[in-house]
Amino acid sequence: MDDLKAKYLGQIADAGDENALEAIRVAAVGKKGEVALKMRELGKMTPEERQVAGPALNALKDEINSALSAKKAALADAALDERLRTEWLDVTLPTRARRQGSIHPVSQATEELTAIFAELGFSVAEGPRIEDDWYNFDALNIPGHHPARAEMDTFYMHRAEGDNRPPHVLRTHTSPVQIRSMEKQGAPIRIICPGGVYRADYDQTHTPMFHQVEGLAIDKDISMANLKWVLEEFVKAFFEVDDVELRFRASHFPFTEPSAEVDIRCSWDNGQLKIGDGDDWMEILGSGMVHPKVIAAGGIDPDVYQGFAFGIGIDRLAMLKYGIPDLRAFFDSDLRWLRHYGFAALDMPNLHGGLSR
Ligand code: 2NL
Repeated sequence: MDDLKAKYLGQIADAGDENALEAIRVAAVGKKGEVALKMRELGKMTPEERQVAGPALNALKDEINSALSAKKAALADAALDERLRTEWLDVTLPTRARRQGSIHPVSQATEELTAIFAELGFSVAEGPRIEDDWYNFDALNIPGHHPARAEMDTFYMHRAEGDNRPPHVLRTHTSPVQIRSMEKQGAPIRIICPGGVYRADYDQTHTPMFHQVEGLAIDKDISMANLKWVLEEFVKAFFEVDDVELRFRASHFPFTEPSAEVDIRCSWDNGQLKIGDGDDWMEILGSGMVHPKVIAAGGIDPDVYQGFAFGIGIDRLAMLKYGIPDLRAFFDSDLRWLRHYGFAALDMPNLHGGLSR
């Protein structure tokens, strides 16, 4: 037994890794190991011999087992020390210049138009993208049977089984933000509401999510003349031109009366868009005087207050201003596209420093 003990404790002390230790464990104290074989011999012994040999064998087994686990812990410690010695990092090194990201043209256009309307006295209002149909439709004078509901290609959300209330919708325009703002703030009010909106439509010129900015100005004496001036100031500042001619075309929206679509004078010389002069017109927005029913839906007295509203597509504004040909690339998250069309971060647009340089 002393020989066995000397042999195995020696082997354990010399073991270089966990695999070697496991082999020793199997040979020494495994089911068919040497200690087990010796234990089988206990049956052939006299009771007196067995009384001495039995406890001695058990003690040997315990001793080998604890030597094994001590060695195992020592090996693990040594392995950790080795990793700590070799795997190190100089945290004082300068960081890598990554510059992967840049400001998306939609964000840039939004910042630019926000700066322009801020100067004109408009503050920014935001609201939820998941709306109920009252804010998205009814409050805007679009009743349940109105064709505009079908035309808007609305995304409807599912209600729980058995819940028969009308479904929530993904907002199809930012107008609900303006209703909520009228409710909260009352009149007078001058706000713009930029943000993402959703319609189930996908082709060359439509994506199921796009960006819109709507404007709303309500006071006791606001007229179409104020609308025209505000839009002229906006278009001149946004496209960075000294003068621009706007053309108001009679149109129809459920939420404005009268309604007008607005075109800007432009030219397309060999594919190059020039805004401000030329013989062409390009439609850029819809607008009108807010319908009295919509003012009332916002909790404001339409016999005392009136105002204008307008809606512009931000994505298209960005395409026109920065010369981006394909709308769908806006939402591909392709870094090469973004590096080409993106804007430097920390370069906040303002009217005095220049909008987009
Ligand atoms: C378009 C048309 C428009 C509005 C949006 C609006 C909002 C309220 C009340 C009245 Cl709360 N009107 N928004 C008004 C006229 C046109 O957008 O074709 N945009 C691209």
